[in-house]
Amino acid sequence: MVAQSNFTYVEARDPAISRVLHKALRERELTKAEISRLMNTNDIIDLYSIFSAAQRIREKKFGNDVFPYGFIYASTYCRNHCVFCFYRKPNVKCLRYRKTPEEILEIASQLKKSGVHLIDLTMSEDPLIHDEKHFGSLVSLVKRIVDDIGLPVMVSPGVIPRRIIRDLAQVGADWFALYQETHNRELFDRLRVGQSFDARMNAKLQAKKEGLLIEEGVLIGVGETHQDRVNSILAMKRIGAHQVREMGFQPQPNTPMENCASPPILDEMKFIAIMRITQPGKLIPASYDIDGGKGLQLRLMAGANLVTSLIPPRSGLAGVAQSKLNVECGLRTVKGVEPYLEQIGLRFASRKRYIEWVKENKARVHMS
Ligand code: SAM
Ligand code: MD0
Ligand code: SF4
Repeated sequence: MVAQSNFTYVEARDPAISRVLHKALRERELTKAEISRLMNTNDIIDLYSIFSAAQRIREKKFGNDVFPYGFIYASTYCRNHCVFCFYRKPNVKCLRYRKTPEEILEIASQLKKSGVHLIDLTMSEDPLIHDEKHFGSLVSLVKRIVDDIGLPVMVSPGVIPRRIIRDLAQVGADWFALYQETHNRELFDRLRVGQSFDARMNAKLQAKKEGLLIEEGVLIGVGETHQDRVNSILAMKRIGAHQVREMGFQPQPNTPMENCASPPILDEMKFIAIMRITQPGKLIPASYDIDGGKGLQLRLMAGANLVTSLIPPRSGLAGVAQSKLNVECGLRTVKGVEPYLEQIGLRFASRKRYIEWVKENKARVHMS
Protein backbone atom coordinates (compact mmCIF):
# COMPACT_ATOMS: atom_id res chain seq x y z
CA MET A 1 0.00 0.00 0.00
CA VAL A 2 1.17 3.56 -0.67
CA ALA A 3 2.63 5.35 2.30
CA GLN A 4 1.97 9.11 2.61
CA SER A 5 -0.80 9.59 0.16
CA ASN A 6 -2.91 12.64 -0.62
CA PHE A 7 -5.77 10.30 -1.35
CA THR A 8 -7.32 8.09 1.28
CA TYR A 9 -8.57 4.64 0.36
CA VAL A 10 -12.04 4.11 1.80
CA GLU A 11 -13.09 0.52 2.53
CA ALA A 12 -16.05 -0.87 0.54
CA ARG A 13 -19.25 -2.12 2.16
CA ASP A 14 -19.45 -5.33 0.12
CA PRO A 15 -16.62 -7.68 1.21
CA ALA A 16 -16.34 -9.07 -2.34
CA ILE A 17 -15.74 -5.58 -3.76
CA SER A 18 -13.28 -4.87 -1.01
CA ARG A 19 -11.33 -8.02 -1.95
CA VAL A 20 -11.26 -6.99 -5.62
CA LEU A 21 -10.03 -3.48 -4.79
CA HIS A 22 -7.30 -4.76 -2.47
CA LYS A 23 -6.17 -7.08 -5.24
CA ALA A 24 -6.04 -4.14 -7.67
CA LEU A 25 -4.14 -1.99 -5.16
CA ARG A 26 -1.54 -4.80 -5.03
CA GLU A 27 -1.28 -4.37 -8.83
CA ARG A 28 -2.69 -7.80 -9.64
CA GLU A 29 -4.71 -8.30 -12.81
CA LEU A 30 -8.49 -8.59 -12.32
CA THR A 31 -10.64 -11.27 -13.91
CA LYS A 32 -13.71 -10.52 -16.00
CA ALA A 33 -15.94 -11.64 -13.11
CA GLU A 34 -14.15 -9.27 -10.75
CA ILE A 35 -14.50 -6.36 -13.18
CA SER A 36 -18.21 -7.16 -13.56
CA ARG A 37 -18.59 -7.13 -9.81
CA LEU A 38 -17.30 -3.55 -9.73
CA MET A 39 -19.45 -2.55 -12.73
CA ASN A 40 -22.63 -3.95 -11.21
CA THR A 41 -22.62 -2.12 -7.89
CA ASN A 42 -24.71 0.96 -7.31
CA ASP A 43 -24.11 1.16 -3.60
CA ILE A 44 -22.79 4.62 -2.77
CA ILE A 45 -20.17 3.39 -0.27
CA ASP A 46 -18.90 0.80 -2.72
CA LEU A 47 -18.76 3.41 -5.48
CA TYR A 48 -16.92 5.84 -3.21
CA SER A 49 -14.49 3.07 -2.39
CA ILE A 50 -13.93 2.30 -6.09
CA PHE A 51 -13.19 6.01 -6.78
CA SER A 52 -10.82 6.20 -3.83
CA ALA A 53 -8.92 3.13 -5.06
CA ALA A 54 -8.74 4.62 -8.56
CA GLN A 55 -7.26 7.86 -7.19
CA ARG A 56 -4.66 5.90 -5.20
CA ILE A 57 -3.70 3.92 -8.30
CA ARG A 58 -3.41 7.07 -10.42
CA GLU A 59 -1.26 8.65 -7.71
CA LYS A 60 1.13 5.68 -7.73
CA LYS A 61 1.69 6.08 -11.47
CA PHE A 62 1.40 9.84 -11.97
CA GLY A 63 1.57 11.56 -8.56
CA ASN A 64 -0.62 14.70 -8.62
CA ASP A 65 0.12 15.39 -12.27
CA VAL A 66 -2.57 16.12 -14.83
CA PHE A 67 -1.88 16.94 -18.49
CA PRO A 68 -3.82 19.59 -20.48
CA TYR A 69 -4.72 18.93 -24.13
CA GLY A 70 -5.65 21.61 -26.67
CA PHE A 71 -8.42 20.86 -29.11
CA ILE A 72 -8.78 22.06 -32.70
CA TYR A 73 -11.93 21.03 -34.55
CA ALA A 74 -10.59 21.77 -38.02
CA SER A 75 -13.55 20.82 -40.22
CA THR A 76 -17.16 20.15 -39.30
CA TYR A 77 -18.18 18.85 -42.75
CA CYS A 78 -18.95 15.14 -42.49
CA ARG A 79 -19.93 12.39 -44.91
CA ASN A 80 -21.19 10.05 -42.17
CA HIS A 81 -24.53 9.45 -40.45
CA CYS A 82 -23.59 8.62 -36.84
CA VAL A 83 -26.95 8.86 -35.04
CA PHE A 84 -25.51 10.49 -31.90
CA CYS A 85 -23.53 13.27 -33.56
CA PHE A 86 -24.41 16.91 -34.19
CA TYR A 87 -22.15 17.02 -37.25
CA ARG A 88 -23.71 14.06 -39.09
CA LYS A 89 -24.22 14.75 -42.79
CA PRO A 90 -28.03 15.11 -42.78
CA ASN A 91 -28.04 17.78 -40.06
CA VAL A 92 -28.73 20.94 -42.04
CA LYS A 93 -28.95 22.98 -38.86
CA CYS A 94 -25.38 22.63 -37.62
CA LEU A 95 -22.67 25.17 -38.24
CA ARG A 96 -20.27 23.94 -40.89
CA TYR A 97 -16.83 25.39 -41.27
CA ARG A 98 -13.44 24.40 -42.60
CA LYS A 99 -10.41 26.16 -41.10
CA THR A 100 -7.49 26.99 -43.42
CA PRO A 101 -3.98 25.71 -42.57
CA GLU A 102 -2.98 29.28 -41.62
CA GLU A 103 -5.91 29.59 -39.22
CA ILE A 104 -5.13 26.20 -37.71
CA LEU A 105 -1.47 27.08 -37.18
CA GLU A 106 -2.49 30.35 -35.55
CA ILE A 107 -4.86 28.54 -33.18
CA ALA A 108 -2.22 25.90 -32.41
CA SER A 109 0.23 28.62 -31.50
CA GLN A 110 -2.34 30.30 -29.20
CA LEU A 111 -2.94 26.95 -27.55
CA LYS A 112 0.80 26.48 -27.06
CA LYS A 113 1.06 29.92 -25.43
CA SER A 114 -1.83 29.06 -23.14
CA GLY A 115 0.18 26.10 -21.80
CA VAL A 116 -1.30 22.93 -23.33
CA HIS A 117 0.94 19.87 -23.71
CA LEU A 118 -0.56 18.49 -26.89
CA ILE A 119 -2.46 19.65 -29.96
CA ASP A 120 -5.41 17.39 -30.84
CA LEU A 121 -6.25 18.00 -34.49
CA THR A 122 -9.76 16.62 -34.87
CA MET A 123 -12.03 16.64 -37.88
CA SER A 124 -15.24 15.24 -39.17
CA GLU A 125 -14.88 12.84 -42.09
CA ASP A 126 -14.79 15.76 -44.49
CA PRO A 127 -15.83 14.58 -47.99
CA LEU A 128 -13.22 16.88 -49.48
CA ILE A 129 -10.49 14.81 -47.82
CA HIS A 130 -12.12 11.38 -47.55
CA ASP A 131 -14.06 11.13 -50.81
CA GLU A 132 -11.90 13.33 -53.02
CA LYS A 133 -8.80 11.56 -51.63
CA HIS A 134 -7.06 14.77 -50.65
CA PHE A 135 -5.23 13.04 -47.83
CA GLY A 136 -2.05 14.84 -48.86
CA SER A 137 -3.45 18.09 -47.49
CA LEU A 138 -4.00 16.40 -44.11
CA VAL A 139 -0.45 15.05 -44.03
CA SER A 140 1.12 18.39 -44.97
CA LEU A 141 -0.99 20.19 -42.36
CA VAL A 142 0.15 17.77 -39.66
CA LYS A 143 3.75 18.20 -40.77
CA ARG A 144 3.45 21.98 -40.43
CA ILE A 145 1.96 21.69 -36.95
CA VAL A 146 4.71 19.29 -35.86
CA ASP A 147 7.50 21.45 -37.33
CA ASP A 148 6.22 24.91 -36.41
CA ILE A 149 4.61 24.32 -33.03
CA GLY A 150 6.96 21.73 -31.57
CA LEU A 151 4.40 20.09 -29.27
CA PRO A 152 3.19 16.47 -29.38
CA VAL A 153 0.37 16.10 -31.92
CA MET A 154 -2.69 13.86 -31.90
CA VAL A 155 -4.67 13.37 -35.08
CA SER A 156 -8.37 12.38 -34.97
CA PRO A 157 -9.25 12.19 -38.67
CA GLY A 158 -11.73 9.28 -38.77
CA VAL A 159 -10.94 6.13 -40.76
CA ILE A 160 -8.09 6.71 -43.24
CA PRO A 161 -5.99 4.36 -45.42
CA ARG A 162 -2.94 2.67 -43.95
CA ARG A 163 -0.48 4.47 -46.20
CA ILE A 164 -1.77 7.81 -44.93
CA ILE A 165 -1.42 6.61 -41.34
CA ARG A 166 2.18 5.73 -42.22
CA ASP A 167 2.71 9.20 -43.71
CA LEU A 168 1.32 10.80 -40.54
CA ALA A 169 3.77 8.78 -38.47
CA GLN A 170 6.59 9.75 -40.79
CA VAL A 171 5.94 13.49 -40.57
CA GLY A 172 6.08 13.23 -36.78
CA ALA A 173 2.52 12.80 -35.45
CA ASP A 174 2.51 11.07 -32.06
CA TRP A 175 -1.06 9.90 -31.57
CA PHE A 176 -3.89 8.44 -33.63
CA ALA A 177 -7.33 8.73 -31.97
CA LEU A 178 -10.31 6.75 -33.21
CA TYR A 179 -13.12 5.72 -30.88
CA GLN A 180 -14.97 2.49 -31.50
CA GLU A 181 -17.86 3.85 -29.33
CA THR A 182 -18.85 0.26 -28.46
CA HIS A 183 -17.35 -3.20 -28.89
CA ASN A 184 -20.80 -4.71 -29.43
CA ARG A 185 -21.08 -5.09 -33.20
CA GLU A 186 -24.87 -4.81 -33.34
CA LEU A 187 -24.86 -1.64 -31.30
CA PHE A 188 -22.02 -0.28 -33.46
CA ASP A 189 -24.16 -0.82 -36.57
CA ARG A 190 -27.02 1.12 -34.99
CA LEU A 191 -24.77 4.00 -33.93
CA ARG A 192 -22.33 4.34 -36.80
CA VAL A 193 -24.85 3.64 -39.54
CA GLY A 194 -23.31 2.26 -42.74
CA GLN A 195 -19.75 2.05 -41.36
CA SER A 196 -17.56 -0.99 -40.89
CA PHE A 197 -16.69 -2.11 -37.35
CA ASP A 198 -13.63 -3.95 -38.63
CA ALA A 199 -12.32 -1.11 -40.79
CA ARG A 200 -12.50 1.23 -37.79
CA MET A 201 -10.79 -1.27 -35.47
CA ASN A 202 -8.15 -2.14 -38.06
CA ALA A 203 -7.20 1.48 -38.68
CA LYS A 204 -6.37 1.78 -34.97
CA LEU A 205 -4.33 -1.42 -34.93
CA GLN A 206 -2.49 -0.33 -38.07
CA ALA A 207 -1.65 3.01 -36.47
CA LYS A 208 -0.01 1.14 -33.62
CA LYS A 209 1.95 -1.01 -36.08
CA GLU A 210 3.17 2.20 -37.72
CA GLY A 211 4.58 3.29 -34.36
CA LEU A 212 1.85 5.72 -33.28
CA LEU A 213 0.34 5.83 -29.81
CA ILE A 214 -3.40 5.11 -30.00
CA GLU A 215 -6.48 6.33 -28.20
CA GLU A 216 -9.61 4.19 -27.88
CA GLY A 217 -12.99 5.42 -26.62
CA VAL A 218 -16.48 4.30 -25.66
CA LEU A 219 -19.79 6.17 -25.64
CA ILE A 220 -21.74 5.75 -22.41
CA GLY A 221 -25.54 5.90 -22.33
CA VAL A 222 -26.33 4.81 -25.89
CA GLY A 223 -28.15 1.56 -25.14
CA GLU A 224 -25.21 -0.56 -23.98
CA THR A 225 -25.57 -3.05 -21.10
CA HIS A 226 -23.24 -3.40 -18.10
CA GLN A 227 -21.84 -6.47 -19.82
CA ASP A 228 -21.10 -4.39 -22.95
CA ARG A 229 -19.27 -1.90 -20.76
CA VAL A 230 -17.17 -4.64 -19.19
CA ASN A 231 -16.43 -6.07 -22.64
CA SER A 232 -15.31 -2.63 -23.85
CA ILE A 233 -12.96 -2.25 -20.90
CA LEU A 234 -11.42 -5.63 -21.69
CA ALA A 235 -11.23 -4.83 -25.42
CA MET A 236 -9.43 -1.53 -24.77
CA LYS A 237 -6.94 -3.37 -22.62
CA ARG A 238 -6.48 -6.14 -25.17
CA ILE A 239 -5.61 -3.80 -28.04
CA GLY A 240 -3.09 -2.02 -25.79
CA ALA A 241 -4.49 1.50 -26.26
CA HIS A 242 -2.27 4.09 -24.59
CA GLN A 243 -5.11 6.46 -23.90
CA VAL A 244 -8.58 5.19 -23.03
CA ARG A 245 -11.73 7.22 -22.59
CA GLU A 246 -15.42 7.32 -22.12
CA MET A 247 -17.69 10.01 -23.55
CA GLY A 248 -21.06 10.43 -21.85
CA PHE A 249 -23.66 10.78 -24.58
CA GLN A 250 -25.03 14.33 -24.93
CA PRO A 251 -28.25 14.64 -26.95
CA GLN A 252 -27.89 16.86 -30.03
CA PRO A 253 -30.71 18.84 -31.62
CA ASN A 254 -31.94 17.70 -35.00
CA THR A 255 -30.47 14.18 -34.74
CA PRO A 256 -32.20 10.80 -34.35
CA MET A 257 -31.13 10.65 -30.68
CA GLU A 258 -32.17 14.19 -29.77
CA ASN A 259 -34.75 12.93 -27.26
CA CYS A 260 -32.50 10.37 -25.58
CA ALA A 261 -31.20 11.26 -22.11
CA SER A 262 -27.56 11.67 -21.08
CA PRO A 263 -26.28 8.98 -18.72
CA PRO A 264 -25.91 9.82 -15.02
CA ILE A 265 -22.46 11.20 -14.21
CA LEU A 266 -22.03 8.31 -11.74
CA ASP A 267 -22.03 5.87 -14.66
CA GLU A 268 -19.25 7.84 -16.33
CA MET A 269 -17.30 8.02 -13.08
CA LYS A 270 -17.64 4.29 -12.51
CA PHE A 271 -16.39 3.59 -16.04
CA ILE A 272 -13.42 5.92 -15.60
CA ALA A 273 -12.53 4.38 -12.25
CA ILE A 274 -12.65 0.83 -13.62
CA MET A 275 -10.49 1.85 -16.59
CA ARG A 276 -7.95 3.26 -14.11
CA ILE A 277 -8.09 0.21 -11.85
CA THR A 278 -7.62 -2.21 -14.74
CA GLN A 279 -5.12 -0.08 -16.75
CA PRO A 280 -3.14 1.81 -14.11
CA GLY A 281 -0.47 3.47 -16.27
CA LYS A 282 -2.72 4.64 -19.12
CA LEU A 283 -3.82 8.20 -19.87
CA ILE A 284 -7.51 8.76 -19.13
CA PRO A 285 -9.23 12.00 -20.12
CA ALA A 286 -11.68 14.09 -18.20
CA SER A 287 -13.28 15.98 -21.06
CA TYR A 288 -14.31 19.58 -20.57
CA ASP A 289 -16.59 18.99 -23.53
CA ILE A 290 -19.31 17.19 -21.55
CA ASP A 291 -20.34 19.44 -18.69
CA GLY A 292 -17.63 21.96 -17.95
CA GLY A 293 -15.69 22.50 -14.72
CA LYS A 294 -17.77 20.66 -12.13
CA GLY A 295 -17.99 17.56 -14.27
CA LEU A 296 -14.27 17.83 -14.83
CA GLN A 297 -13.58 17.56 -11.10
CA LEU A 298 -15.84 14.54 -10.69
CA ARG A 299 -14.11 12.76 -13.55
CA LEU A 300 -10.68 13.53 -12.09
CA MET A 301 -11.90 12.30 -8.71
CA ALA A 302 -12.77 9.01 -10.41
CA GLY A 303 -9.16 8.57 -11.59
CA ALA A 304 -8.78 10.54 -14.86
CA ASN A 305 -5.45 12.33 -15.42
CA LEU A 306 -5.92 14.51 -18.52
CA VAL A 307 -8.04 17.53 -19.27
CA THR A 308 -9.06 17.51 -22.92
CA SER A 309 -10.98 19.80 -25.19
CA LEU A 310 -9.36 23.10 -24.14
CA ILE A 311 -10.18 25.70 -26.81
CA PRO A 312 -8.84 29.25 -27.22
CA PRO A 313 -11.44 32.02 -26.81
CA ARG A 314 -12.52 33.98 -29.91
CA SER A 315 -11.13 31.30 -32.23
CA GLY A 316 -14.52 30.57 -33.79
CA LEU A 317 -13.98 26.88 -33.03
CA ALA A 318 -16.56 24.36 -31.87
CA GLY A 319 -16.43 21.55 -29.32
CA VAL A 320 -18.10 18.24 -30.14
CA ALA A 321 -20.55 17.19 -27.44
CA GLN A 322 -20.96 20.77 -26.15
CA SER A 323 -20.25 22.78 -29.23
CA LYS A 324 -20.30 26.20 -27.53
CA LEU A 325 -19.84 25.58 -23.78
CA ASN A 326 -17.59 28.31 -22.29
CA VAL A 327 -15.51 28.74 -25.45
CA GLU A 328 -15.97 32.45 -26.01
CA CYS A 329 -15.60 33.59 -22.40
CA GLY A 330 -12.19 31.95 -22.09
CA LEU A 331 -13.03 29.51 -19.31
CA ARG A 332 -12.07 26.62 -21.52
CA THR A 333 -8.35 27.39 -21.14
CA VAL A 334 -5.47 26.05 -19.03
CA LYS A 335 -5.71 29.05 -16.66
CA GLY A 336 -9.50 28.78 -16.56
CA VAL A 337 -9.51 25.17 -15.36
CA GLU A 338 -6.47 25.26 -13.06
CA PRO A 339 -8.49 26.26 -9.95
CA TYR A 340 -10.71 23.21 -10.38
CA LEU A 341 -7.63 20.98 -10.19
CA GLU A 342 -6.13 22.71 -7.19
CA GLN A 343 -9.35 22.36 -5.20
CA ILE A 344 -9.03 18.57 -5.41
CA GLY A 345 -5.30 18.19 -4.73
CA LEU A 346 -4.12 17.97 -8.35
CA ARG A 347 -2.01 20.25 -10.58
CA PHE A 348 -0.94 20.60 -14.17
CA ALA A 349 2.35 18.78 -14.79
CA SER A 350 5.25 20.38 -16.62
CA ARG A 351 5.32 20.05 -20.38
CA LYS A 352 8.65 18.24 -20.03
CA ARG A 353 7.00 15.49 -17.99
CA TYR A 354 4.38 14.92 -20.68
CA ILE A 355 6.93 14.89 -23.49
CA GLU A 356 8.94 12.28 -21.58
CA TRP A 357 5.84 10.12 -21.14
CA VAL A 358 5.19 10.25 -24.88
CA LYS A 359 8.81 9.46 -25.70
CA GLU A 360 9.00 6.50 -23.33
CA ASN A 361 5.74 5.02 -24.52
CA LYS A 362 6.49 5.54 -28.21
CA ALA A 363 9.79 3.74 -27.76
CA ARG A 364 7.93 0.61 -26.66
CA VAL A 365 4.81 0.97 -28.76
CA HIS A 366 5.40 -2.36 -30.49
CA MET A 367 5.55 -4.20 -27.19
CA SER A 368 2.35 -2.75 -25.70
N1 SAM B 1 -15.02 12.41 -37.01
C1 SAM B 1 -14.04 11.70 -36.30
C2 SAM B 1 -14.57 10.38 -35.79
O1 SAM B 1 -15.81 10.20 -35.75
O2 SAM B 1 -13.75 9.54 -35.41
C3 SAM B 1 -13.44 12.48 -35.13
C4 SAM B 1 -14.35 13.45 -34.43
S1 SAM B 1 -15.75 12.74 -33.63
C5 SAM B 1 -16.78 14.10 -33.45
C6 SAM B 1 -15.06 12.41 -32.04
C7 SAM B 1 -15.92 11.69 -31.03
O3 SAM B 1 -16.85 12.57 -30.44
C8 SAM B 1 -16.77 10.53 -31.47
O4 SAM B 1 -16.00 9.38 -31.70
C9 SAM B 1 -17.71 10.37 -30.29
O5 SAM B 1 -17.16 9.49 -29.31
C10 SAM B 1 -17.75 11.79 -29.70
N2 SAM B 1 -19.12 12.34 -29.82
C11 SAM B 1 -19.75 12.72 -30.93
N3 SAM B 1 -21.01 13.11 -30.66
C12 SAM B 1 -21.18 12.99 -29.33
C13 SAM B 1 -22.27 13.23 -28.44
N4 SAM B 1 -23.43 13.65 -28.90
N5 SAM B 1 -22.09 13.00 -27.14
C14 SAM B 1 -20.89 12.54 -26.68
N6 SAM B 1 -19.86 12.28 -27.47
C15 SAM B 1 -19.98 12.50 -28.78
C1 MD0 C 1 -12.69 15.99 -26.40
N1 MD0 C 1 -14.37 16.90 -27.87
O1 MD0 C 1 -11.52 15.94 -26.09
C2 MD0 C 1 -13.06 16.34 -27.82
C3 MD0 C 1 -12.96 15.17 -28.81
C4 MD0 C 1 -11.28 13.94 -30.21
N2 MD0 C 1 -9.94 13.45 -30.19
C5 MD0 C 1 -11.57 14.58 -28.87
C6 MD0 C 1 -14.04 14.14 -28.61
O2 MD0 C 1 -13.55 15.77 -25.57
FE1 SF4 D 1 -18.87 12.48 -38.54
FE2 SF4 D 1 -17.30 11.80 -36.48
FE3 SF4 D 1 -19.72 12.92 -36.08
FE4 SF4 D 1 -19.56 10.43 -37.00
S1 SF4 D 1 -18.83 11.16 -34.97
S2 SF4 D 1 -20.89 12.04 -37.79
S3 SF4 D 1 -17.75 10.53 -38.29
S4 SF4 D 1 -17.97 13.87 -37.03
